[in-house]
Amino acid sequence: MWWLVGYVGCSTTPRNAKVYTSGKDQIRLVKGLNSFICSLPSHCGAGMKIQISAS
Ligand SMILES: [Cu+2]
Repeated sequence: MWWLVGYVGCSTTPRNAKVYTSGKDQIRLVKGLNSFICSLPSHCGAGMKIQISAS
C-alpha cells in the first residue's frame, strides 16, 4: 500500500499525489484512510503529517 509506505516514510511518491498550496484548501475525504504529509523539506519528518479515518 503505497500511501501507508509514503506516509510512514514521508515519501512524496507517487508523483500523482495531489499537492495543496493555498493554505485554505478544502478537501473532501474518501471513505477509509486519508493521509496527508507536508512536502516541505524536513517538515514531515518532524511530525507535520496527519491521517484521518473516515467512515
Ligand atoms: Cu510543513
